[in-house]
Amino acid sequence: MTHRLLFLGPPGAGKGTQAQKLAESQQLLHLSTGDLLRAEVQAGSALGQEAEAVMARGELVSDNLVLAIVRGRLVAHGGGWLLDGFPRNLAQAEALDQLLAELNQPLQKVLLLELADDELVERLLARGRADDNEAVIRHRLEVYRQQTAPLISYYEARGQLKRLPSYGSVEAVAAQVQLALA
Ligand code: B4P
Repeated sequence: MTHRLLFLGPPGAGKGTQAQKLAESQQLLHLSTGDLLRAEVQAGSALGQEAEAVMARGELVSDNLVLAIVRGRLVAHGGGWLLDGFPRNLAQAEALDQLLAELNQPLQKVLLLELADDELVERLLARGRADDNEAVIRHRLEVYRQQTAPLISYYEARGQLKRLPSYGSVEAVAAQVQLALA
């Protein structure tokens, strides 16, 4: 079966971790806007230079930048896909709806990974990426609550949302993900 899926959840909930596993096992295109932005920063492109300071502050990069990245990848791809870290606000969700209607590739499911703040902070501090210090993490959580969390009811109203507790080992969470797709 072709999967067209989206992972939603606060920073550190394990979206990237689970998306990578699932994309490998189901042979899906894994589109992580965070990874794609970090690759642009690494390459020192104009886009990367624009994104770098915004990401270091824990804020969201501009919708137009992110949309251009996602559009290019989805248009060039024919099979199943998994979006990780996108959309992150209502404007991005609406733009995604438009793009998917244009491509005639409707979204099938949204998997929401849920975890308590203290555990999120602990996981991110252990990861130790450039934007993983406590003050920036707390700000990212605030940005998530204000801008991304409204997407939960957006997708819930369409009957597309599956809530998954993200406690326990990576394997235990992966088993929940498999169950949600069955
Ligand atoms: P992202 O790259 O999307 O990263 P994240 O939300 O911080 O982490 P994720 O939930 O993927 O956690 P992970 O699996 O890595 O965003 C970074 C920044 O990019 C944003 O702040 C923003 O500036 C920008 N950005 C990205 N997308 C954007 C968009 N659409 N619009 C605008 N800006 C955008 O897991 C975290 C850690 O936990 C890892 O170390 C992992 O090993 C560990 N872990 C995972 N599962 C575990 C488990 N079950 N048990 C223990 N540890 C676990």
